[in-house]
Amino acid sequence: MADYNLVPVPVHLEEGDGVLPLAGVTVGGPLAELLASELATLIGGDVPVVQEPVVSLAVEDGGEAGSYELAITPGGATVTGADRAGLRYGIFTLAQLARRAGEGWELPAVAIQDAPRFAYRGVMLDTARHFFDVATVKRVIDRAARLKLNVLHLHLTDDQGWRIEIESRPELTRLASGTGVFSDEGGHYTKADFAEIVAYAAANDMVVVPEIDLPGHTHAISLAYPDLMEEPQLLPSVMESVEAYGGDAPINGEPYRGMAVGFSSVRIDHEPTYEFLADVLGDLAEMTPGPWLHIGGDECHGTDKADYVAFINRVTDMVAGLGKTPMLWHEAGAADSLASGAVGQFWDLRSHDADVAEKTRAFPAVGGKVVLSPADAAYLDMKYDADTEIGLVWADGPTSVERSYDWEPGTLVHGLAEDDILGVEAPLWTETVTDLAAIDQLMFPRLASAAEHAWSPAKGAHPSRTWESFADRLGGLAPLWEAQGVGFHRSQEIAWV
Ligand code: TNX
Repeated sequence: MADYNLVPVPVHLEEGDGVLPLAGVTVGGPLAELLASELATLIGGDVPVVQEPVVSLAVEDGGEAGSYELAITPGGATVTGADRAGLRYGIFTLAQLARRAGEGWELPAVAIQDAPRFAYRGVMLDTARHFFDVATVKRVIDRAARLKLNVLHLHLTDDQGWRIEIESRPELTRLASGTGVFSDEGGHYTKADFAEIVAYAAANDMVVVPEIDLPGHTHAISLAYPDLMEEPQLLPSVMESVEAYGGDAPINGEPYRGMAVGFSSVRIDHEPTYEFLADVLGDLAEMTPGPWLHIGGDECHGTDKADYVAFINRVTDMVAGLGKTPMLWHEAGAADSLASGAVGQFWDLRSHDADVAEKTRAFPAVGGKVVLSPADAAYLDMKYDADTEIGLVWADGPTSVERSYDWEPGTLVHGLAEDDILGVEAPLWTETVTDLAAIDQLMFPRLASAAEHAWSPAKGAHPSRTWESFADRLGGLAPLWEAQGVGFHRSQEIAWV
């Protein structure tokens, strides 16, 4: 398959004879405008949408969700999706197949049948450490959609700022959104902004998962509701990170601009906390058409274990009562009465302690599933190597492109069956990330690894699921990414075309 720059690699591809030149190509059918613009971006000029096109698009109900078939011959091409998302995926596959031929462009003759391995294929953007405006979030959606991802997880609150307007608690954005890490001036999404993001995602067949991180990572709340917050727990690990990264130690009621984690907690044995959360999560549930509300649960180093368990039990029930599926970082598997169906997000290292696996398995044990984000492979905020200007290294040192590819969802966590895995997500934490150029540098190409793990058959079950093949296919995507304006990192591990 070396000749085809397909990422994620399709389930089944059969080579045909000949090529379809793209000079004068026309397109037609549902999403024809999308295909026209994808091709025009690459080959230049206009790609007309017509009644009897060279490339015809169709949706034929009945197949597996997100699946599609694509057939290219020297005489023309067809892309047929089992649903609109499937057709969209087929269009992106077709755009990746386009290759230079002399002065022009062509498509190789192939027949492809393709379908996703996992239902949840996500990317996360942390908007709390640094704030990104709606336009930037839309560019992230464009890029993720082209890799056949279908979930945008927005980390909306953290110690450094509260980024989402909550109508019933306007003080949150009025008092707690004006700062971020270091000199970031913060910002927030109004209800209308959030609706715009949700709608843009939906138009790209993506679902938004909003996260309100609880009960830790909540220092910002102290600027608006000091009575709801415990005093910061200045544990040695917190002070070490204050030393390492700079910034002052946290003080309740004052903005926190540093990068330490794990010092804050809402008051757990305190009814006003739950009145507050009923308001916040109630409003958020109404603003969110997707099935999941993420309520964090990570790094509560200062929270007493019994309190933590009681909190998670109660707040997962609260989310379920709002008609949403609670989603939490895997530590929350320590709870003894998780709401049934809760989804856990694994973020430990590929090699981890048995108790991490046990907490992760607590989610399938209550009828839920797991999303996999191994920090030393899937975290997009790690440096590529010691020379990368931005990024962190805590997840077992830098994460090269090769390492981002070097794991397999099916064997990551002991005791998880294929059916226990909802999917894969690559998170971008933004302590060191200030703009779209920085997002592009860290996301690309490593988001492509996560996309292949989320979409393509398991390693060992497909001949092209090797690092060599992946690196080769990735290198061939450079002209497409350049044409699309993706400012990817030209890692020396890849022979970019
Ligand atoms: C850990 S992993 C965090 C975040 C940080 C990130 C930086 C996890 C669930 N929490 O608060 O931003 O590391 O890489």
